[in-house]
Parts: sequence; structure tokens; C-alpha cells
Amino acid sequence: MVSKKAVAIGGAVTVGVVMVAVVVVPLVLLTPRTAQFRATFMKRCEAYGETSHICEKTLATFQQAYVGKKHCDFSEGNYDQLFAETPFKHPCGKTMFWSKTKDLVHEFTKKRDCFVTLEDTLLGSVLDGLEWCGKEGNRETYTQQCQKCQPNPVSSFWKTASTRFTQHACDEASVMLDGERKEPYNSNSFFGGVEVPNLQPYKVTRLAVVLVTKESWGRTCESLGSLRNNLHRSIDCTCRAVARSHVEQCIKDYTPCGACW
Ligand code: N1C
Repeated sequence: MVSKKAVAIGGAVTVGVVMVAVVVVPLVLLTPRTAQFRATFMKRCEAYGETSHICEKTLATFQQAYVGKKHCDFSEGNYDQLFAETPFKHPCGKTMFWSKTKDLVHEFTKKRDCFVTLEDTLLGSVLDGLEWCGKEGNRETYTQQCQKCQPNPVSSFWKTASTRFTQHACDEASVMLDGERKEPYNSNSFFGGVEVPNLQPYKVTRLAVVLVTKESWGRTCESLGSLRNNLHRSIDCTCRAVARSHVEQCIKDYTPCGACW
């Protein structure tokens, strides 16, 4: 016969097991996500050419910005320490911006060292295409549904990165825009809203626009709308309309930068 006490203990054990399952299952599910993010960060950082020691240190500072914090109302200032510890090292006169031409511009810059995009820098190359956020009360990195509210850790990162990348620029900066769009220059994009206003007058002398069109007789530089008005008057603006097929041919032929447009 089973005593009442044994039934009570059995019940307590069952409740205990259920509670452990409830508590442990999310941890088991979450931890690999954090580990996966960490592995991707380290792999990309080391592929960039940094030592594992530098990568560990950069990852730790990066995580301090969002781990344990709620992902809504996220402050851009949270990344100040990260950018202070990871200054841009590329030549300031090789800055290349882009808007809605991400794949083409990177195909072009990856084989050449005459232009540098944000994704060609350490933090940009490590975090490009990733999603991350934290949660109050734990040390996890979440990699889904982080961008439901503004500003969030991802949008704040790109805003801070774009601002600082722009402030680093000097002499002639370039931008590749999509000439097939109604507004190749959109003042609400990162390029229009964050980069153009942060170009440093007198440090940057010219913005060279490369307007990528479907065919060489496509739209011309007149479609740039308010870009010229939004630039500081000391910054000159030039524009070349270039057919996409021509840029693709330059990529294939390893044409030196200066010879493509
Ligand atoms: O809004 P956009 O383009 O005009 O922003 C592009 C502009 C570039 O010149 C970059 O320097 O802003 C910088 N930038 C990135 O480097 C970047 N990498 C990845 C801005 N955003 C970046 N992303 C992601 O793409 C980010 O999540 C953001 O929302 C998009 C912006 O792409 P877009 O609209 O084509």
C-alpha cells in the first residue's frame, strides 16, 4: 500500500520535475543562440585579420552595449565605448557610401582597395546582416524579433556606425545610388538622414555620386532632387550616371577604380 506521505512526496517530485523542465527548457533553447552569435562574431572578426584576443575584447565591449538591457528605447550612446575602442583605421579619403545598392557596391569594393565602405571595416563586416538584442534580467543574446520597436540595438548600431564612419571621411567621398528608384537620394535613408548631415565641411571637399542606371541612356543626375541643397555649401557635388552592366563588367575585368567612371 502506498502511504499518503509517499503520494505527497511523489506529487512534490512531479511538481519539481515540471518546474525544472519549465525553467531549464528556455535556458537550453536560448544558450545555443547566444553561443551561435558569439561564434559568428569571432569567426568574422578573425577572418577580418584580427587576433582572437582583440576579437574577444571587442565582443565583450560590444555585448556590454545591449546585454541585460531592454531592446526598446535603446540609446545610441550605448555603443560609444565600442567605437572608442575600435577606431576606424582606413584612409579617410577612400570613403564610399551607398543607398539601395548594397550588393553591387560590395562586389566592386571587395576586389579593390581604392574605396572603403562601412562593411569593409571591422565592425561593419562583423555585424553586417546580423540581428541581436538583450533582455532585462539575463545575459543572453537574442537573434530574432529584435527590431520591432525604434530605436532598437540594431538600428542604433547602424546609426552610430554610419555617423562615425562619415565623420572619419575626408577629401573626396563617393556614393553609389540606385538610379532606377523614383528617389535615388532619399533624405529618410541612412545615407540621406545620417551620412549627408554628418559630412564634415572643409574636411570633405567633394561628394562624387555614381548613379547606377539600367542602361547608359537611363536616368541622369537630375533625379538627385534635394541632395545638392542638403549638402553644406563648401562641399562640391559631382555626378556620373553609369550603366549597371558597365559596373558589372568593371568588376569582372578588375578595372582599376579610376577607370570605371
Ligand atoms: O538606408 P541606406 O541604405 O541609405 O543606408 C546605407 C548607408 C551606407 O552608406 C552605409 O555606410 O548607411 C550605412 N549603413 C550600413 O553600412 C549598413 N550595413 C547594413 C546603413 N545600413 C546598413 N545595413 C542595413 O541595411 C541596416 O539594417 C539598414 O536598415 C539597411 C539600410 O540599407 P539601405 O536602405 O539600402
